[in-house]
Amino acid sequence: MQTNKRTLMLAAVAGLLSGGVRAHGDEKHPKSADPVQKEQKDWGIAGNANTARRTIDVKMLDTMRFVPDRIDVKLGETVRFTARNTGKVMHEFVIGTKAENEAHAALMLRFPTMEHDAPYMAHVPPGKTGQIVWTFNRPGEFEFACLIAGHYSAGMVGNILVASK
Ligand SMILES: [Cu+2]
Repeated sequence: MQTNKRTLMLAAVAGLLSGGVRAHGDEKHPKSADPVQKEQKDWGIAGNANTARRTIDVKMLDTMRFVPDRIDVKLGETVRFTARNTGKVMHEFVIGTKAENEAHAALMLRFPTMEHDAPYMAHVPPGKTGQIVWTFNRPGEFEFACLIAGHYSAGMVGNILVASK
C-alpha cells in the first residue's frame, strides 16, 4: 500500500533526523506503521479536531513566504491550521523544531522526489487548502516550514512560540 510505503520511508527519515538530538530514552516506539497513531514529538502531538477551539489560517505564497509568519500559542492548546496555497506551485506546511526542519530540508534537497507524510505536515497543491490539527504540549520555539526542495532555504518558514504560561 502506498500509504504504508510512505510511512515507512518517513520513519526511516525520522530515524536519521532524530538520531543526534534525542536527549533521553523515554520515547514510546509505535509497534506498527499505522499513520493515525499519535506519536509524541518534541514539538507536540497530533490533536483531535473536536478539541480544537482555534483555527489559524495560513497563506502559502509563491514568493516563498507564509502569511502570517509568526504564531503564538499557549501550552496545551490544540490548533487547527488551514494552510491555503494561493500560488501556482506545490507547497507544504510542516511543523517541527528548527533542527528537525533544517535536516529534513537538506534531505529534500538531496532527494527532491522523496515522498513524506505525517500528522504534522500537509502537502498542498496550488489553489488547495490543507489541514493539520496539532496539540502543542511542549513549550518552546518551533517552526512551520515548506520543505519542497529549495523553498526552506529561500525563506519559506515561520515561527511558532509555545508559551509555558
Ligand atoms: Cu513551498
